[in-house]
Amino acid sequence: MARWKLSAAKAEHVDIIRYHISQSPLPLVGVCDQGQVFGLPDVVSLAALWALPLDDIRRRLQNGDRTLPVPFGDVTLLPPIDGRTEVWAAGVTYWSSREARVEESERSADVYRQVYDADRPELFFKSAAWRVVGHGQTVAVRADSTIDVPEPEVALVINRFGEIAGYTACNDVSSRSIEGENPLYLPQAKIYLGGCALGPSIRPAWEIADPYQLSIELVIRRGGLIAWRGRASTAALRRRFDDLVGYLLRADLHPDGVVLSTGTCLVPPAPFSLADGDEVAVTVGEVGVLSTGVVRGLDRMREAFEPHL
Ligand code: DO4
Ligand code: MG
Repeated sequence: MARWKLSAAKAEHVDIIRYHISQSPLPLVGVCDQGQVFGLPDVVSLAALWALPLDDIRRRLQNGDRTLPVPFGDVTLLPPIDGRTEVWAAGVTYWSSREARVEESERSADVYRQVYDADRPELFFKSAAWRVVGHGQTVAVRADSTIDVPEPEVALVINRFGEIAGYTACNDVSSRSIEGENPLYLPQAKIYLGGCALGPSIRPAWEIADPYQLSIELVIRRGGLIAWRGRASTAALRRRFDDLVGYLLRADLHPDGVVLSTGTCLVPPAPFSLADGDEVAVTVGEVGVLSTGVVRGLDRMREAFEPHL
């Protein structure tokens, strides 16, 4: 395997990726630099990378051994999460999310007003690594839901020591009709096969000049036309990322790091709902574009998901 010879290449700007090459389904960790992918032979998984202190992660990415490069077009991207790393999410962190929730859940509107103002944020478990979908794959909406939306969010990649190591894009796909019926249905509105997408890659934290100035864009295409589009920025976030991380780790341990999605600032207004066949693109400035298809119902999702298991 000539492509696995070590290279002394060293890049200034890198995107951390999880991928496989056409000759083998084995997941690999590497960096993408100017259209070339360099494998990191000493990094067996992303989970192993997030078990390290930030200085070590940086050293490995910038000065560690690398394989000879392969063109980006020759690799298949995988969701940038593996092993024991979980996805958690914060909610009602933007005024627009608060307003959307107040509107959809008349009887429980106060819950959302209160959590927006409270010191303690809303944090919820979103996904185990194995069920996260990545760029070019397919998210799903539930067949027992009537209003479903993508939630474009900036996700923090946090190491075991609580340091923010990188940023990626998240689609926190959600059922507005189920959550709106009763906030206690939140896990059913949020946690199911196809409900979470991450990617396409992870941008190291030290390369992001100001994480509170990242643009976020959501584009939903249907039949080749734009069905809904919105744009916002992390400048409107009501909380600080470190504060969200602090609450997440107050009483918990994530030995292989954790991904924390930081809430949506864009909610397509009702009665808009995602439909089977839609295409969703979540763009986070300086991080990348996470594009996925959409299917409706478990049977369609199983068809889309099982080949990746
Ligand atoms: O309170 C429900 C979830 C909120 C959420 O996911 C968001 O604001 O992004
Ligand atoms: Mg959300």
